Amino acid sequence: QQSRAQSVAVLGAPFSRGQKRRGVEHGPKVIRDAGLIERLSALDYSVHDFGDLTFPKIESDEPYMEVKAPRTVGAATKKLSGAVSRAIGAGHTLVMLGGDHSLAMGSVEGHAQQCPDLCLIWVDAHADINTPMTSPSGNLHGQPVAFMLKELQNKVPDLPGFGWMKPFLTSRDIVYIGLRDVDPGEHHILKNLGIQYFSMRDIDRLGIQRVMEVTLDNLLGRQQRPIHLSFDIDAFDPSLAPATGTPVNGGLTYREGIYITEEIHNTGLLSAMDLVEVNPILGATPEAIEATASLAVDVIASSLGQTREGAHASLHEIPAVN
Ligand code: EXY
Ligand code: MN
Ligand code: MN
Ligand code: MN
Repeated sequence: QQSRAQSVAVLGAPFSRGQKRRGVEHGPKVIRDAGLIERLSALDYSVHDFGDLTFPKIESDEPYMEVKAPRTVGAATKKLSGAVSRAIGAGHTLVMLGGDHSLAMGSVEGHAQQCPDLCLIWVDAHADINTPMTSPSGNLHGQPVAFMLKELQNKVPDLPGFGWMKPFLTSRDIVYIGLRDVDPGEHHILKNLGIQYFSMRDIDRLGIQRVMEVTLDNLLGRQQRPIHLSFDIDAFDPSLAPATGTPVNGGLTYREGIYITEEIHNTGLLSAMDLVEVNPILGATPEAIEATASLAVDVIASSLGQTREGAHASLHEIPAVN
């Protein structure tokens, strides 16, 4: 199947203030160093590397209740939102390299400015749907989905720095895949709003093929619409993706992860994606860092059409003997 756009924009977001561990701001660099641009160019895209955003430094950013660095995260996500909206408006398929997962507030919002009917596939060990009141940590990377959902509008306080953002998604527009570390408040929200999710247990029971069939049927069965894929590298098992801030045992296998992205590519509807939470400082060895970064490249390339079965787009006949 053909992809929606023949050009891909890559945008780095070296940002770590949605959580406590420094180092995740180096994610864009290690993912590029693992060969991202070359791999996407080999897929016959015209690749536009927009480089890395720089984020405003905010001098005084006291916690709001328990929430850490609200003004810093609010300003960064606002800037990212504008950049994502412009890139998608210019006709590119957008790849955002994080950075921590609080960035998704900016990337999904910016995407929704251009594509208000988008749907969201969130691949993660975590649900990232705490509100500032349910968050056990105060870290905004555990909260981005709560800020997007209209149904939670009255449950999310007005944080300093977030005046620019209004909720824009409904609970029927999102499906989670890979969950295995969900806080009590988050579980309550998922159940209460009837949000569709496939935990690792569900993947064990149903198999990844059935999980993707139901996911895509639920999101696209009534209407074809643009997909935003928000892929947290910690969805994978820590044996595959060790260099990340909040690893949880029992994650996706390589084959499950790649099957998810192949199926998303095959819809022809992928319009933007995030690849977040690669933290090279947390890799115990250079090999651990390279493995995590190269897995990130595989996920992105597969989302954009790299196949395991091979392809022959630029080959029209079997070369003749001459
Ligand atoms: N649920 C925990 C919290 O809210 O603090 C842990 C969140 C980790 C979030 C990572 C990015 O996916
Ligand atoms: Mn294709
Ligand atoms: Mn996440
Ligand atoms: Mn996570």
